[in-house]
Amino acid sequence: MTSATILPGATIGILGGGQLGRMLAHAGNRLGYRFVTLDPTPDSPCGQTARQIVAGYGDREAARELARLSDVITYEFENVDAEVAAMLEAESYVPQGSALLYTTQHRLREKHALEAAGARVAPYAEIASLQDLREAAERLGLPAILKTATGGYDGKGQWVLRSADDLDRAWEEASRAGTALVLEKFVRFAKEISVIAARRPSGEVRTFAPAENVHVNNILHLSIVPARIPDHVRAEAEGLAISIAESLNVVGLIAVEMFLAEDGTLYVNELAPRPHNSGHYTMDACRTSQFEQHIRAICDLPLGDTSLMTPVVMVNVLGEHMESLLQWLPACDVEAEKLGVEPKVHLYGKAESKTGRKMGHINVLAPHTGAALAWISQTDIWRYDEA
Ligand code: AIR
Repeated sequence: MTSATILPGATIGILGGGQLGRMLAHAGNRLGYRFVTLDPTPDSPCGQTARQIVAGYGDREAARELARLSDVITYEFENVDAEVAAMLEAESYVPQGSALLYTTQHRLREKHALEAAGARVAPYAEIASLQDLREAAERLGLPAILKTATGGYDGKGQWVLRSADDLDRAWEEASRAGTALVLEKFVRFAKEISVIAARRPSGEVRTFAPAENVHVNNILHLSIVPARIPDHVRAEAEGLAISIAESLNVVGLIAVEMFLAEDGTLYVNELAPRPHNSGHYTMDACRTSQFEQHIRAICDLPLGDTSLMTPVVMVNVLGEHMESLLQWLPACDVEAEKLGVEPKVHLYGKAESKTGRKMGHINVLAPHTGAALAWISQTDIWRYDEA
């Protein structure tokens, strides 16, 4: 099936049952869709709000069962078993297709696709030996970052090389990962931003306002919207996301992470063909959330209005923030009232809280982003990040 309109009443199958699946199901339920998810953890975040098949992502029989129960299939993380995705594409309806997964699962393939779409990426080199690494470090200059081409996320699978002395050890560790490696020149960036675009089979594309992202220990901490960037950069970033969505024939969402270099150049860092953490702000601050937009796109319904209704700062709640968050939640927050901000809490229902694990987020709605940032820095919830 190449494209179809999927109407409410239909069942949407999701590969993966984490928070992104959960929030997709919440948005889709409101439109009258039913959901079934496949995830190995019983009572997963999405399984708490949808029917769940408890099985591993590589379990072909379970994937067939998901297909049997669903009218359309989507995924909520990109490390879906490529063979399972291809099987589902052949035997059921996966409007996003498996080609986009194939591209975004591998940094080198992704960079080639980005260059073909006319985007700038940081200078890079493919590394297959210590000799390659030495030559590339010489050519690109240090500092540089050695990354595994597959499987890395939240800073995992990355080695920062500051001097020639770092090369041998980084090679020794990285080559054990058993995947292709890529060396990327370190871009001195002023800001990290991201743009989420949605495209439906008919070709309609819409973008959300760029988010300015702040990471702590390689994990997203804040998304500030509107991003504090000049208007022409905002327009260029949204234009880039549209070109990428069109060039890659995206159906559904594509998140485009970019670096804004000190000289004003935009470099695309990474793509994610799914809802993205930096788009959670849309849930409370935009007319249409990224989750509703994804459902609309894969069901081939007209895309929703993406207008930003209020300034907002999204702040992540990790395992180490849960205790203080649960102390704060039942209390009256006088400071929030004084600052005129409204913290909207979203929790994912994860049974196990671990340091660095994403447990929820808060969208701090505010008259201006400075007030939201002031509220975040004065509460006790994120105290440890600044320590
Ligand atoms: N996810 C997928 N790629 C990036 C992110 N953040 C979400 C998906 C996935 C969940 O994180 O929703 O299912 C896994 O979270 P955890 O804490 O179980 O590792």
